[in-house]
Amino acid sequence: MADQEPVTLSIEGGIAEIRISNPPVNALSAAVRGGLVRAAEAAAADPSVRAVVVTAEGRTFIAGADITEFGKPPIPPSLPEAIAALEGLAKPVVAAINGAALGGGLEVALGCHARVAAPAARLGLPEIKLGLLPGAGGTQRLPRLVGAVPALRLMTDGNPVSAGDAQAMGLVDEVAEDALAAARALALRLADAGRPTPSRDRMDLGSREAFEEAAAALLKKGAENPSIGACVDAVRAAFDKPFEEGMAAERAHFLRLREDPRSKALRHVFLAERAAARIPGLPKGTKPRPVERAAVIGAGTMGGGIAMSFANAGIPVTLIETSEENLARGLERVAGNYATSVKRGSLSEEARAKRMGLIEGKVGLEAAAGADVIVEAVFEEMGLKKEIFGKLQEIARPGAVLATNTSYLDVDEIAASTRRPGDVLGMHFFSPANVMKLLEVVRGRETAPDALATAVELGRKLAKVPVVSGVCYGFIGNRMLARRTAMAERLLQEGALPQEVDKALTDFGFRMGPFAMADLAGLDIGWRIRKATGKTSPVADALCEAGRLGQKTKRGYYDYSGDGRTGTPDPEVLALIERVSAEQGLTRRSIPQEEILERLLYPMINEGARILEEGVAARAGDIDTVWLNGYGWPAWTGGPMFHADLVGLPRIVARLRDFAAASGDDSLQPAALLLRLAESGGSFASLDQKEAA
Ligand code: 3H9
Repeated sequence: MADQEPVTLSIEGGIAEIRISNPPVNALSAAVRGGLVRAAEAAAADPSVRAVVVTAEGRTFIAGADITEFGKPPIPPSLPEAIAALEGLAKPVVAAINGAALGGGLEVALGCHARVAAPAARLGLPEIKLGLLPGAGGTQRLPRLVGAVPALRLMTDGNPVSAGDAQAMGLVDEVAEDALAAARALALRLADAGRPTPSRDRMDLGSREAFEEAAAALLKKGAENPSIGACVDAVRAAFDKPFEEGMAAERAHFLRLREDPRSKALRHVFLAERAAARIPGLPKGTKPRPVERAAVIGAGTMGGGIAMSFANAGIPVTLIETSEENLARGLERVAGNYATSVKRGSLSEEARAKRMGLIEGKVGLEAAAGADVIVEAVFEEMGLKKEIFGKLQEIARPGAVLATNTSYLDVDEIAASTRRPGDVLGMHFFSPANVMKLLEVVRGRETAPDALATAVELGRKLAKVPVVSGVCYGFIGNRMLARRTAMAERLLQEGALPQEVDKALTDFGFRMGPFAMADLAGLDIGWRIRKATGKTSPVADALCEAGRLGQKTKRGYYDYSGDGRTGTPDPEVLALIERVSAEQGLTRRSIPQEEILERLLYPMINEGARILEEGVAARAGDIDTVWLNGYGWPAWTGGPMFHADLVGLPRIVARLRDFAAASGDDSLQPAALLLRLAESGGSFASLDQKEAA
């Protein structure tokens, strides 16, 4: 597509049709902006042209500015200039909005003199989700067109509206199945009737008072979000200042926010999530296998949640158990979850009935025979898993993908228990599986390329964010988490308190710290795994031995005897920790918050570097995507590897060396890749750029 002009102009019947074609989403690259200006000039100069229509190729109208250009030196013309070229035409310009018009894409449409949208089009200003504000006149033209309050709402919630809603609010003039034909017809009518007033010259902003009220409420709720203040300020300028001055105010905010590390992080998150869906090393032309029916083995909390994910995506699924009793319990849990959603108002009764109708419960593995993908979600026990996969090789139809939901176990060993290891891979969902976005797709040594492509595509269909991981203990996420867990335990022994460790992470932006999280999940899970693998974690073990298993026993690292969910520090826990410290021969000391944070995060980053080095993850961005979608890493810090680049790799290397020297634990020594990058002035981002090239 690169050799095709991204903007073409064709003149027919008195109409100049400007057509944008810049796959995949018609982002406003420098070539598109330049093309728009040239097309506007040509349309102005041609006396046979009476009116202009702007439209685009494919499913989207324009997805906005090209996010990948933001970090690079700007290339003229700017988007505001390109839009001004269209708006400044004396002939009427009509946008034919064939699909999503987002961000700069909607701003192009706002610069046109009228707008016609296809019924499926969605219109919005999502810049706030990237830590920005609309930067090509959106904050000035939209309030003048639809009123300041609705405009402010659109730009501060960032969610697009339907074509119908856009028409109701005066954002589009017509909605038509064939938007292009309707736009052409409207353009000719306007050529006769006269060019409508451009939105920049309208002044119907609505009530100032209502705007100030809405602004105050937004600023109160989103005090920590710099985009909200910028949007409010820019829209206020639309009331108080001439258009050009309002544009200058908007531009100043846009340029400032674009350089803010928080916006850089959010842009990284957007691109990294999409890059993660591209599987490296897949033979050209590999096609995913069709998936029309699924089966899930094991109707526990995990299996039930996975079955719900299928049903939510409209895929019929058989939920399989070993006894009628277990099956009934599992189905009841699923029904209960859906009923709660209906009660909360997040699901309609009709949708609930439809989803429940897609889940069929069966006893016995034979029920998996008709499925195109089978997800095993039984206990984490290698023997049991091997037995199931051994049976599945006979039961599953040829070509079915056989997935295990194991969180730790060796997928290659499981695959070796069948004669069809090419069909076997891991699909590691996160709990609750119907809610959590992350899906680690584990590629075994023998996994067939099309089986892998099937799991990744299926992940997207299930509205998950799939990330491919190689085989290793704990895959990408849990392997790094193990580093944090071990360090959190160590910090307690050295003198920190659970609430101090948790606070270091919640202050950083996590919703929960490791100990509050452990209490929620139940301490017995880790205890069982440690016992099976011969490991110890003295404080955690002592809590379990004392029957403190977390929220479910009303006592864990914290005391939950109040409402059962809010933990408060417990003197008994402090006594228990002090006892363990003494047993370990450690003199307790007060540990500063900054040290706690560094000791929790840097060993994880170090493990991430090893994961990259070994090729378990293909890109640093994949590791970030795992942590952002599966472990609550705060998006505006971009994920562990992005954060590492921001801190500076030499600093991380130096601190890891300090930690290793102080503890005598050589596993804390910096990984070879981390060292190499730090010494050569490289970064994880630069590695990813090389991979992409
Ligand atoms: C802005 O406009 C600022 C202005 O106000 C001011 C400027 C001065 N740029 O999501 P998908 C790529 S800020 C570059 O999987 P879908 C994406 O990386 C922008 N690339 O498809 C992926 O690439 P690949 C405001 C972009 O069908 C491919 O397109 N706009 C951009 O599920 C497919 O993407 C937004 O924030 C972009 N703007 O969803 C809208 N957008 O194939 C962002 C996408 O190589 N975009 N790509 O992995 C979206 O929300 C969705 O992409 C969209 C399509 C709904 C359009």
